[in-house]
Amino acid sequence: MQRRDLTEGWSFKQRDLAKTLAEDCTAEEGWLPASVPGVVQGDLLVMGLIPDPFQSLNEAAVQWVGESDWLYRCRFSWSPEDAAHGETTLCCGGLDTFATLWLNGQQILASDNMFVAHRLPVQAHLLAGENELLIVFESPLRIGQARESEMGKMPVWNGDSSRVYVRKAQYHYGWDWGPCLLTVGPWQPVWLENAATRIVDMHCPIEINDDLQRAQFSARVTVEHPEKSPQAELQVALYDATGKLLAERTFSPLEETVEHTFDVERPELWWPNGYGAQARYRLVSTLREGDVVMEVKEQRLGVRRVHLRQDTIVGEAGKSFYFEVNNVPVFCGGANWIPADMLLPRIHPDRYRAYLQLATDAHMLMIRVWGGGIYEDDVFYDLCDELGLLVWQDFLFACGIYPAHEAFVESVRTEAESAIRRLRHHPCLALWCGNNEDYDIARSLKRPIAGPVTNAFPARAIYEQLLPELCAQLDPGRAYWPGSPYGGAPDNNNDRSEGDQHVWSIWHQTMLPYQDYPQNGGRFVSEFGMVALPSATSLAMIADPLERYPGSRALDFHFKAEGGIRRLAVYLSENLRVPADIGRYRYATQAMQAEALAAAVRGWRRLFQEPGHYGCGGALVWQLNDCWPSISWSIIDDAVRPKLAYYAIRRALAPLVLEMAHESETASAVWAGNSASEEIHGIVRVRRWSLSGQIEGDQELAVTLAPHQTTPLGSIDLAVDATHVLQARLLIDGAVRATASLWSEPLRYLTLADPELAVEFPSEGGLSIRTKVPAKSVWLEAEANIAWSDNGFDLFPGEPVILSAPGLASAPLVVRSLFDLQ
Ligand code: BMA
Repeated sequence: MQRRDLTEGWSFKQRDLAKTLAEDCTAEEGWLPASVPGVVQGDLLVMGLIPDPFQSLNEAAVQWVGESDWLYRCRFSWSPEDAAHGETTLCCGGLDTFATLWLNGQQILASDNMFVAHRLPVQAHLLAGENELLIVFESPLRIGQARESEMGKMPVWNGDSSRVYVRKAQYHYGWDWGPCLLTVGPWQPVWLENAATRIVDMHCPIEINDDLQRAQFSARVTVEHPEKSPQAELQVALYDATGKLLAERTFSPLEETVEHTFDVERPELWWPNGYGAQARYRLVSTLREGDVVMEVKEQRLGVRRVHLRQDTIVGEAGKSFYFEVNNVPVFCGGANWIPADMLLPRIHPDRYRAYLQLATDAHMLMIRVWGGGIYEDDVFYDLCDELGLLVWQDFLFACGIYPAHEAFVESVRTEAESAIRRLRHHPCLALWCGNNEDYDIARSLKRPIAGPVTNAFPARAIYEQLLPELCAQLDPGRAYWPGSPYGGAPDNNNDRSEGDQHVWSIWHQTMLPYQDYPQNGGRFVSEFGMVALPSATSLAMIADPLERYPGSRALDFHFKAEGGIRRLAVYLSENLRVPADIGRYRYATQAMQAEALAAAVRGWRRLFQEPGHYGCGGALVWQLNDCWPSISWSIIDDAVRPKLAYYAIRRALAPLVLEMAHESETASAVWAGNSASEEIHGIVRVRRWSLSGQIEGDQELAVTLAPHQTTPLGSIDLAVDATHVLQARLLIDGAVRATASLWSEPLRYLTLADPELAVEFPSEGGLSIRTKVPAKSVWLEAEANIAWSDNGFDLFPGEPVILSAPGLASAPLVVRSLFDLQ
């Protein structure tokens, strides 16, 4: 197979609707150099023809681009010799979105789905010598609104309502954390392919028996082999995780489909993050014509058993919702993923790795690819396989009542089929999910979400028929879930006793205090979130110096959440003393976000106890990342700088955690989580400190922590009040393995003493920090993006915290704690 990427010879220009298409195409003026893969906004930005939409209020100034039609043209030479390797096919990996293709004046394609790739036999249209490929991209807004006026306006949350008629990444229409940037262009590669024979598809479901001692790799390879050459043969080989060849089979003469099962005794397993290695086998298919290798295709596969469990819970209504991996029940701490940039073609693999490595370092087990984005790049899933991050994959529907007319359903079928075929070999993939919050919007409009499908909510046919059928047919071994949230009472898809939940009673809806998170969770919380300002680096993009103050117009403009500034003000002033200067204000929002999200994760992991008592199986925070400089729910901003909440969640998801909660004026509850597979014996020591730094009580417990669960440790006769705080440590063989602290709330009632924080640099890339009195939410910030081993932690006298801070050396350091808000 010969592949030739068409990356040269491209130009683009704005379509002049006053001219005929022919006049416009042949007119030589107005063409600009285009990068492919790419989108119009990316090239206009690079050429300085539009202001950076990420900066200040510029988003408003670039909307004309998405409202216009655009022409792309590629001139390339071709010669019949190129067809020596077989028929010429023009391949388009993804066209955003309404695209009509002309080759040498012949229309060869009309496409309206950015998630669908195309293979076009073009041999008959090619000329020896100069060829011209023309793509007309029509404005997604104009076409979408035309469809809407023809078929009716549908309710949505976020973005222009016409988006439901357009198979384009929905977040491009603007969301409550992102700008409207209606990109247009060939966002995936365009290439020519010549192949007499080619591998069309490889699928190798793996069965593993209950005791995990035997695995069957059932390989099935489909080839296109029109010429039926007797020389052609296909070798299918399986290599273990060390690269050793385990077995191979060669098929000749070559059939359209070849199948072979490889049996592997005592297979090396693929484990999620923190539970073991992510062993991956390699399945390699090699197509040969005599001695010539025509094509090699490989997949990296993992042997693992991932089951979605929904069992009864002793003494409680409903059912649990948790994942079991290789027979081990796991609490899925994790996060929701949104696309990592508004301009998709410029997302570099390093950006994916940076975000996902941080998620892994935070002991996360699951990443949910949210339905308003894209089926992510292969790099994303390869990284999740490598890092042990399970993936909850939404199909691409979010916060809307979508149509279900025939053309739409067929377009979705093609899109979903190609996504399932592309992603199904990844061991990280744990579950397919029909949509994001479409049952919520239907329920909010009192439209039936169960029973016979009606026109009031037609897309249920997609979520409850089309997609589960496709998943059962193409990827039978994996769970499918109709929507998120979903499950439980037929009239309540966000029922807390069953299925997954989106907990937005904190921040949205009734704006409950974040201290109420623990008792407002569910069986598997797939969304919850709190807002905070990003790093100084992002803030510099958001606002020019004069606009860098709390509540400025530029900050508001990058704070897309509905009623955001009001809601943030409520949560800030309910909990902290609110400063007016941007430096401490940014700290205050991050400290508050950290307190809120930690309270949620601690409270819900607490419910993941022994079998029969898996009250909550996971907590996926909304949202892991940002796609532009934003004031949002992210815990890592668009400059890939973790907020304090990132570290708070990392502490709450650690394999070994110790936690406390207020119980009464005189007592506090204690519990510990142990996700390791061994039972642990240790000592829990709790001290009661005055805020002025005296120890005024301590208690000790001998504890045994069962594996793979949280163990309640009863109560201790020590409590917090406005002048006392509790510090707890878990000691195993005399070493401190987990710590916790408990402060009286709201924190704004506390009058803290000056901790006189002292920082020393005992070694290169190392730092120790000590305090004179109990210090809350100690924040370290440097100009450089330092990979702190911890941040936003609490500090107690006599116990300095030692941190690794690679690259810190000379950088000026800002150190803050809650005392600074006084
Ligand atoms: C949920 C998500 C997103 C949204 C978030 C914050 O609705 O599914 O659509 O951005 O809440 O409001």
